[in-house]
Amino acid sequence: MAKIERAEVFIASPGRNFVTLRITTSDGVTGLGDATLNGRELAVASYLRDHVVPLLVGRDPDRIEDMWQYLYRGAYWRRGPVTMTAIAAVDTALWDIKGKIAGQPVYQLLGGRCRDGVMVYGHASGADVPALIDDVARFRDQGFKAIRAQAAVPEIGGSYGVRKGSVYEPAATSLPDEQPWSTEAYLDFAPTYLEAVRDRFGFDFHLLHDIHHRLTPIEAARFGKSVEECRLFWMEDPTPAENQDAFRLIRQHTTTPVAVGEALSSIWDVQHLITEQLIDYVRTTVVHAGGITHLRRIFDLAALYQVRTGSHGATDLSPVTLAAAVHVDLSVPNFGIQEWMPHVRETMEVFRSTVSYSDGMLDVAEVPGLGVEYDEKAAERFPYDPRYLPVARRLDGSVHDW
Ligand code: KDG
Ligand code: MG
Repeated sequence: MAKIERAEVFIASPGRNFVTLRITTSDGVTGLGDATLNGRELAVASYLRDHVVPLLVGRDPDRIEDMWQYLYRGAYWRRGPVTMTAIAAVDTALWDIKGKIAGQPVYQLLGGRCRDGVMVYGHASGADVPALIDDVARFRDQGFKAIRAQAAVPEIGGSYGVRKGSVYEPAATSLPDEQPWSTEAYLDFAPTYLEAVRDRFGFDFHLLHDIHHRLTPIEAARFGKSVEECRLFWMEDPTPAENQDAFRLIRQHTTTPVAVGEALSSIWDVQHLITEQLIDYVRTTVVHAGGITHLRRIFDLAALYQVRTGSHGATDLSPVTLAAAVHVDLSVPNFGIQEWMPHVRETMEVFRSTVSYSDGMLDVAEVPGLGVEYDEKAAERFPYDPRYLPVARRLDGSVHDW
């Protein structure tokens, strides 16, 4: 019986910071797991190196479920993004190994394809409405069937999700950038640009919008109501989700679909959102929600309540997570959509991935495992570079949810 012989944690910054776990078996089979927690990378690296790697060596790599239970229950301390990201990295690497040993892509081990490809949404943004319209046109030309739209709010000279240059990377400064926020200005402005996009392009594509936790429940209800004519695919993170009950109030007022979950890390964090049908899409993903094993559990619960999947897929999730997400997306019956922001060239030099895009859809190659390899040599060219996500402050100087 093969055993886990080695587990290595790599930290590199090819375009942005990534933490990657590579597990090697005594038979020489390797598996990769993403362990990146944007702006808190070293916490997960230490959790893995100091507290998990010593427990892995000598164990049976075949026992994925048992390993999950061992790491989750064995820690005694429950949930939380650092723990769940570390467990996710181990879990993902073991699925990669299982696929390679079986000679099958991971989606085959999850039950096989439910669909031919995975619909993705791209990120259009603009410093003003004409720039946003141009960007939406660019995504439509590339064949995207679903597009998220974000524009800078004039009164505050910016907003969440607006690209500067060719790449959107919010964790761009060595200390947190402080950005102004005005709920009043946003609520007046955002519906007008979503309407402008629909007026210009019509309804033959899915339109999405990310509120990024900025509103109170009643403000979110007002926003959802005000954009009903735009027929959004979803409004994302309308209000922070620590209080799951808050979404009931939003639901009472609007038929705009709701997506939540990118910042949540366990099935218990989304339990009431799902079982009380307070959301339409669950955005938990492989890396931050305990790996393929736990994400499948969340998605199966969601399927019982007609909640569909819409996994987080920003560039701070490494190509290992993207590949793992596509394997899961291909195999779950209640798939909804997958977020996708292409990684920069430097990232793809380090992570050699077989995920491919065509006509609005992603797919994986028919290769064993996840179909991603880590180029350790290339990674050495990109040392860790501390970066933080921004912090938002209201116009009176008080801290707001970013
Ligand atoms: O690390 C935080 C980002 O991943 C997040 O801000 C991106 O909201 C996001 C999204 O929808 O992709
Ligand atoms: Mg988001």
